[in-house]
Amino acid sequence: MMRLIPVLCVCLLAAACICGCTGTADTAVAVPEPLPGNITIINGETETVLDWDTITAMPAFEGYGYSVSTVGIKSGPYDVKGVRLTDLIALAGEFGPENLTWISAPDGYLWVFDYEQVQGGGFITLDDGLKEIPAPPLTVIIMYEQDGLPLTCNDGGPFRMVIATDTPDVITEGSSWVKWVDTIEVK
Ligand SMILES: Nc1nc2c(c(=O)[nH]1)N[C@H]1C(S)=C(S)[C@@H](COP(=O)(O)O)O[C@H]1N2
Ligand SMILES: [Mo]
Repeated sequence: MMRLIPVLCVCLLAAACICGCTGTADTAVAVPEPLPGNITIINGETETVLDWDTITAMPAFEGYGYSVSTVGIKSGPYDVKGVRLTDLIALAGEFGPENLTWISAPDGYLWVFDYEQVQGGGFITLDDGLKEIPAPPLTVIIMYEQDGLPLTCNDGGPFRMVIATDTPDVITEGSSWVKWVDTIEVK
């Protein structure tokens, strides 16, 4: 089966440009400042910039998200709401099996998805005991709401990649849940 392709997963964290969530004193997460307000989709010469109103007005997917970090810490399950990655990419032009999709954030984090993954295939899925299970239907979304509220910056808002599921009992790898998404680039 196709695996995640972490071709480049670079954290170029300049301490100077990292600080806590504005207005939140107890944050343990290094949140980029300023937070991204828009998502830019780049496909060749085409650059499409989408703001919050445009993204949240698009058809939404609602389901569940449940992740595990590299060190085995589970987060969720959450009710998640967002826009399908396929719908966003379609706004910027042609996209086919030969393309990779780079999703990145202002802290320098970048995760690469192949064509199959953008359609929800080729991801590792685990049960609550972290045992690998056959993948149920998965939907890759850019989440903007978690548990019925706008996604907070501590949780990776305003926009975060999520491998979403139709049931709350499926865990996916948190490394692909890119926080603070500001750029989607089709290569
Ligand atoms: N922008 C950005 N997104 C990121 C990361 C990061 O360093 N920067 N870390 C990833 C990794 S490796 C994991 S395990 C999860 C952690 O998610 P959490 O902070 O919500 O627990 O976020 C992922 N998304
Ligand atoms: Mo991680």
